[in-house]
Amino acid sequence: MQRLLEVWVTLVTVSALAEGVFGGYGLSMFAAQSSPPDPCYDENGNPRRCIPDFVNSAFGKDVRVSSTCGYPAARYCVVTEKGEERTRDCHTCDAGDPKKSHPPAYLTDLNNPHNLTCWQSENYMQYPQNVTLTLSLGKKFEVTYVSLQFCSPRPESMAIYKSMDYGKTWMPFQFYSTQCKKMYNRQNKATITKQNEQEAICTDSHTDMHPLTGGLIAFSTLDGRPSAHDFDNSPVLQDWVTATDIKVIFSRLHTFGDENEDDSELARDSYFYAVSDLQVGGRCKCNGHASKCVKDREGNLVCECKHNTAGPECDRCKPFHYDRPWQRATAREANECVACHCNLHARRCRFNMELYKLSGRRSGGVCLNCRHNTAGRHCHYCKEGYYRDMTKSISHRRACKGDQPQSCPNWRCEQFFNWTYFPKATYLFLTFKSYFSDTDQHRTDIDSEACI
Ligand SMILES: [Ca+2]
Repeated sequence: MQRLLEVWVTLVTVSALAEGVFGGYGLSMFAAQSSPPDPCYDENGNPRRCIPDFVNSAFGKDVRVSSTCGYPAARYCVVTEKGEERTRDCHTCDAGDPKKSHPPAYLTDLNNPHNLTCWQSENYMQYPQNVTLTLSLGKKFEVTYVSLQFCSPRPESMAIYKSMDYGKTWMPFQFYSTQCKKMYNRQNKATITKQNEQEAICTDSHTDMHPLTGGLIAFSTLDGRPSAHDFDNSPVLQDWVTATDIKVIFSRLHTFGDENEDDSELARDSYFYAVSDLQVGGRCKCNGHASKCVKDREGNLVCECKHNTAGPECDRCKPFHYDRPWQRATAREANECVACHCNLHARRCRFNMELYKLSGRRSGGVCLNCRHNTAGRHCHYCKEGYYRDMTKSISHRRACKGDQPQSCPNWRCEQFFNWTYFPKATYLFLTFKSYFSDTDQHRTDIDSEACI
């Protein structure tokens, strides 16, 4: 007994140490039995809503830009102001020199405030020319904000667009302009009501030329939208925040108005767009049915669906789980998909809305191709010509028996024609006579599995 106690104490100690070292992440010697709890289920195993972590989904992703300086190497000048005095400090942008280049990768790299890296456009891409940044998120995300930190002055006019279909179509998210009406034909700071919650607004906030560097533009997708406090029950806003791609269009540069003066070249080299950080804050969209997104075999980002759901956004029920319609999970209800009730006699089923309504919205699944001589919506009774063997439960594969000696196609039965199974062979022989005199309908009714 003493020995046993010692072993137990040692085991507990080793386990505790391992948990301490590895943060309790199941790397202890009991790893096989313990795994981190699944956030999609509560401690009793009941499904509950789960959502992936909040991330900057732009981080490390490629951004397609329509203009980058340095092809070929060119001069650009940075304006600084001291009181009334304005000075220009000129440098070279050279795409071929890593120390002097400003590639689009600098938009989404690690944002270190002590060592800012800036993407920069060509000089003087002034209206009606524009400069676009396009970012593909790889799947649907629910976007909370889009932000840009500038190295240059902020644009005089710019727009943020989103796509929900991987860039096929675009809709505006937000406009920034000192002249909303003229540039985007929108009223400045229009009010959002419940009737137009999917409307992009235009604002003249954050459009000032100052600060000349380090200015921020941050668009919060739900800010000022009336249903934001009841997001769970607002399909309109759930749709509004959904995006697969984000596009930023810089439409107009701020200028000091000196580009037409004598030294216009020097002035023009001072106007460009430069951004140190583009962020898209949000969550991988999984409709409350997954706690994380992972890469599939083809390398695409997909939700790791739980609650019997499937699809890249857990946006449908997985096969054979059509007993009630798919629904997004809410804080109160996991709305998991439910398997059809087919008593183990069918592998396929479909959903029927009429039956679902008739059942008081409880069950609408209809089993397809009931096997083992069963029939009915749930394969819950014996089909015509067969009777129920009451010694077996309805889910037993032999719950339904033929009222005649078992019938079956000859290729299956031949194996029984030997002397070992003589009594059965005689039985089957008699069956054959009736089988071949029967109708075609009867032949198709014969379930070959009943013979084995
Ligand atoms: Ca950067």
